[in-house]
Amino acid sequence: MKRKLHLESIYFIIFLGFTSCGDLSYLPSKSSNDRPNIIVVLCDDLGYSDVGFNGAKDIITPELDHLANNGVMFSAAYVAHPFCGPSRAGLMTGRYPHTFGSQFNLPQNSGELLNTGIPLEETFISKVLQNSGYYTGIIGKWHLGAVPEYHPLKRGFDDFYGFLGGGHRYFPSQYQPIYEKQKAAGNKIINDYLKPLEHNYKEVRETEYITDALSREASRFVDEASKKENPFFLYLAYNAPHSPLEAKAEDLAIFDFIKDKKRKTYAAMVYAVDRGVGKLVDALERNDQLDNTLIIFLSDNGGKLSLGATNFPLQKGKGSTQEGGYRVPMFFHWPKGIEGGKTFEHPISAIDLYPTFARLAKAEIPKAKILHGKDIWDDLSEGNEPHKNEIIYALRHREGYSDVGARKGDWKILKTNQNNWKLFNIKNDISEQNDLSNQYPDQMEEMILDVKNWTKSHIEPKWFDPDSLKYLWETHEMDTFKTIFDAEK
Ligand SMILES: [Ca+2]
Repeated sequence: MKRKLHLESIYFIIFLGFTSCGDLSYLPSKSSNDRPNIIVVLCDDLGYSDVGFNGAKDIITPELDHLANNGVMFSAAYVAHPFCGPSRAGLMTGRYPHTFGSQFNLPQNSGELLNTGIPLEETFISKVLQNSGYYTGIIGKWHLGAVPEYHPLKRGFDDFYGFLGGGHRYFPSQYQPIYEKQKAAGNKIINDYLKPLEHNYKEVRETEYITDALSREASRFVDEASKKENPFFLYLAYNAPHSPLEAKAEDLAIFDFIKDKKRKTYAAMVYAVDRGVGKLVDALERNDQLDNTLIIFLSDNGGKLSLGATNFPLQKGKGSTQEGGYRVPMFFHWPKGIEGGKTFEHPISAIDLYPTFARLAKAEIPKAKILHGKDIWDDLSEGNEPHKNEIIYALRHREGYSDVGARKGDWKILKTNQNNWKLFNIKNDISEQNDLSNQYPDQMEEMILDVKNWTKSHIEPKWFDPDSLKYLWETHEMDTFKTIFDAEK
């Protein structure tokens, strides 16, 4: 197996234009280093073009750019859903969340109001890696179940520092007094965004700006994990730059030239993430782990335009099945396994990470585990299209109807706001401007039929957000998804 990994590395480097094939010094030298550490850095609601490596002009992200430029950038990386919870469920399970009833966000304060989370039958990638000997950690936002059975430490993580809900305020000096006051008043339900963070079930009184705190804990994790014999997996799930828009004065000062207050604050929040990634890289370097660590950076969904994000040149943003909703900035960085400086333009999905990680970790996936993503490593190495003749889907239920985006190679079909289906050549028309449905009706019909068949694998949501949407299911307005397909023309 060790030899196989070496060959994979060589193929990859050949594909990426590495010319000095006689120099094999970059290859892993010890069997204990054979399997890479894996770090997923996930941002929350970060826009497609809100990082330097994807074209941001006003937001400065030197640390991320350095990694991206020395890694492989993905220009067509999609997530499983255009908003938080279902996207994260897709990442952790390698499946479309609609197929296990997790197509809505777990609602605010689900820990008190809803005794559930992502179904326990779903083995998370963290568990697969843990079972194969990886030391596993999650720092930051969970949002996959806030009651004990669904806690990160029950789902394949050895170490958890963060919060269980869907978001959090950023300044402890501001949110802690509000929390204390409500607690003293005997409030049974206190907003998730105000609650103390925890470290392995133990409540902690954080003092730092939350993004900095999460970065500090990520470095702490790397220091601890590096002392262990086996490789590690870290899921660093920043809540930034998700609302509320709260940034440090020193970071705001850097973006004084931005006049729009929301954009300025958002930029400062992204910059804080970038600084944190720099600290993470420092930690990897001081522990001599950087060369054999695969760092994956991405956002869980598109940027929210009303809160200062941009997804240019993509249309719309968070929540949409247009490209701006679920096509995200992403790169892989791995000095020992990837020669950098390239962009991979074929479409891939965040649900592909599960089987790809398992392969690189030589970890065994349970036989009964259903996966919708695929191991993309060979195709990445050889420059091939991983999803040739396959569709990458997005489907969001709204009030009584659903929006759909489905990409197959260069083609994309789109349905939003109960309008007619549209067809785009998304490779040539990334901004979804030129509807080709009249020129290529057969192409469109074939893809609509495919999406229709795909929805037959969906099950009823296990929870709703908002809860009022439950009514639409119970009155059979939504149960067959027929509202998507009735007005096909
Ligand atoms: Ca999000």
